Amino acid sequence: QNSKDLEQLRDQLDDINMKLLSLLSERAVIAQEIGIVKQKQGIPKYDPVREREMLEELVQHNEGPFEDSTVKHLFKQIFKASLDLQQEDHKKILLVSRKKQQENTIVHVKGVEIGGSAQVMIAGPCSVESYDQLKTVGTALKDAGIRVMRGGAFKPRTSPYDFQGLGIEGLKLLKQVADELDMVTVSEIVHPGHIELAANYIDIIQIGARNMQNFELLKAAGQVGVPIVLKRGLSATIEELILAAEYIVAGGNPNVILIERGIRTYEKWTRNTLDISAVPILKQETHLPVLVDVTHSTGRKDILVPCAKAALAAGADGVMVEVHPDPATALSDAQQQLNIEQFHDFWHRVKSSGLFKEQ
Ligand code: PRE
Repeated sequence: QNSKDLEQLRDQLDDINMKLLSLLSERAVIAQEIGIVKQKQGIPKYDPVREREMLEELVQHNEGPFEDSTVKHLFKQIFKASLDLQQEDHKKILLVSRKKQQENTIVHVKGVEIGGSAQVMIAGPCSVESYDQLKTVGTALKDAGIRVMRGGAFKPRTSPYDFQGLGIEGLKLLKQVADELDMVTVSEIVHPGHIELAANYIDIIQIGARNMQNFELLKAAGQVGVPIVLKRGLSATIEELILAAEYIVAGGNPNVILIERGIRTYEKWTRNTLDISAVPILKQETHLPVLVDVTHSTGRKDILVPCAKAALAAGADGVMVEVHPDPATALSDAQQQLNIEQFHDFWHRVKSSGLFKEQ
């Protein structure tokens, strides 16, 4: 007998659930209409005064058994859900997000794949200084089986008195050496007006940490098809990096590669703090390739191998590291660049760890 009562009561509740659902849906449709009207009139969607009035009215009519606070809580949830519905159009799914595209974006440059099944090593000097310097590094890299070479031509330096880079001349040197050795080159561009021009000389354009939120530069990068390596800003959150990448993709260039390069914290024993957790988060949240710059994140040569291994183990699609034929005489970042012998040792130890998946 008792169990029959329970069933009957549950049937009653099922019935009420259906009625509530239909009323909630009816209410939601009206809230959506209100949202459209507000949008047209330029009125904010959230209206706390209106919400308070409705809550007061409801509490006045509340005859129990729910407490007033419970009634308020339940209706606040309904208002919140209605507000979310009104704002859904604006919270549109980002183009760079995994929700938008399940499969990984693979960037193809001159036969090299970034973001595919193999990982990539990108190495080279901080700054392009001369033909000989580039050719020496390029030859060493090529002999080591590495095809992607970095080298800065436009150098955003903290001090205006520091070496500012060779500019276009530097890009020309990169092209010359890349052509001679069949290498793929990466170099930073700092001016929106140089984006198109740069594509004549280099294969991958870098947007550096200091320019991560230079929106005009991001928009200009969206206008070309050249792969863009976008570095995380010094104090940028992961979300800010993702939104910066969205600028480029939304502009029409899908070939974006993200780089974690360390963020500013109170820690002084490294130049920046390598945020290794950014790697799996970026891989989860976006479909873009993710690299780790071990040189700039640590600023010290003695921990490059474990940091590179950590990056690879965390799912990074590659590592970037600085190499210079004679770091002591380098015109920038003399302290943190590896010489060629040190680079060979680094590369050997990273490869023999078994963590580096080769093409
Ligand atoms: C509604 C939704 C959000 C606002 O904060 C206030 C109320 C609601 O669901 O009742 C509807 C609405 O937008 C409004 O009445 O202005």
